[in-house]
Amino acid sequence: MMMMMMMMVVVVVVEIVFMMMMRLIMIMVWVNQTVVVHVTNLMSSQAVTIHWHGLHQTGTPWMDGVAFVTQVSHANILSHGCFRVCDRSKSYCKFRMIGSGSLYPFRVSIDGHPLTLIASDGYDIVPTVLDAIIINPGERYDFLVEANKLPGRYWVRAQTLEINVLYHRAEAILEYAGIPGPGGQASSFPKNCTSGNRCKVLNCPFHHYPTTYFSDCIKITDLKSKIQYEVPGAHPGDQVQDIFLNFAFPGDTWTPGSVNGRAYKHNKVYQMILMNMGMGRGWAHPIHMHGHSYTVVKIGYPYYDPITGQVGDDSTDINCGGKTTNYCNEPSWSNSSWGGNSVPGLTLGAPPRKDTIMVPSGGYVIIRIKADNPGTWFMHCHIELHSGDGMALVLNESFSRQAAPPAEFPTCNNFRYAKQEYHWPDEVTMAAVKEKGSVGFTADDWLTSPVSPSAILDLLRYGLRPPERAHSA
Ligand SMILES: [Cu+2]
Repeated sequence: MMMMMMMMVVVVVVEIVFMMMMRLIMIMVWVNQTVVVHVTNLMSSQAVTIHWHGLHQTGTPWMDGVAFVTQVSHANILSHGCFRVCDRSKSYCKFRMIGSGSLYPFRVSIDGHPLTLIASDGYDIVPTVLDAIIINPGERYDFLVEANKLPGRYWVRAQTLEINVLYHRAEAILEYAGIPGPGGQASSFPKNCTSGNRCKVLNCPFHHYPTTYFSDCIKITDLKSKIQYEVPGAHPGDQVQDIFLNFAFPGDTWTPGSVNGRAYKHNKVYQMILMNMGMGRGWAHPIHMHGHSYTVVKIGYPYYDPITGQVGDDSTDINCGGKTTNYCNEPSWSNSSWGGNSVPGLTLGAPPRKDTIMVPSGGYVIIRIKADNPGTWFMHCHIELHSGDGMALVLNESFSRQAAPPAEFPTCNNFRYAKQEYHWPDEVTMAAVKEKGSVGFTADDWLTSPVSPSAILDLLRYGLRPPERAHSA
């Protein structure tokens, strides 16, 4: 598969070879370079597709890389690569932090060094000085660190947010150049947050910390876009359609959903209320949308105990028709005069644009898009476990205007592999598969190996099937 980015000057060809389950690849490029990426998949039984965060594939929705949504593929991995754009300035270090994890949010800080946030999800924001940034899977934050402290080694800390857990940190060391004994240990301490010296933390999955933390939560909607732009539908009288989407687990035996059966009409402005409410509410979900970056105009929170910070009832802004006693899949604004531009508390003056936003447990986030990018766009919780469990939907946007893929683009049943390409051992069994990791099967193996029906289902899930079936298809 090939993927091209715009911009001219130099062309860098990057070869990516996917080995088993390799997830994160760093590609170093300079500003204004063109990047051409060739992906070669050497995995024997896993197919692969590539989705690039932040590229909206306008006019080329088939290149969005979502298996079975925008691309027919024998693929089960939704992966994303990442870019670090280097700046040659010497007065500060610029970091692009990428939430490449699949489950936990991390609170990231560098001892002794405040972080000056300058961009999120690829969009510049007015620089904001912070002590820590909480990053969720799928999010990206760019920040500057001024190297103006005593030359030495300082801990970079990435800590998950649970309490009463002994060790939940990933650590790295920020080392000043030229200090003696390079590569040694750091002995720095994190900032001591006190009433007179409080800590500023961006993107808490709750409204505030317990009082004893002496920490202030900076919301995404507290940030300002560096570039003035027109928020979709912000003019008085503009038509803005509200759409409530509850990203919550809808039960074990009964799985009602709030996300189905909606069409997205061309050039219309949609205000989506991403919720995490009702009986299915869980932890904070980072919701990622393909095909668009959205404007984040409001974050609503549930009730918290003001001292302990313990979460209580869901936000009362939204009427679940019985509150927490149901799954809240037919929600409406509690106040019938709300809706569109008349929802109180909207930040319509240059709020940040993002493509991944954390929806707090018991609360909601309001985002806006203009439906100006026809395509079928995957929208999902970026916690892979949740996405795989079905916390996902496809936006069918401007269906009649969606560009058709090129004639040679792979379709169902295109997948072929020649028997001679693979040299499978003769006696392949599921036991051997488990022991050796992933190996393939020939048609004979399928007939003669003691493979249980569930194992066959697994293999089908992972994109393998007997060659003769593939050829006869
Ligand atoms: Cu989730």
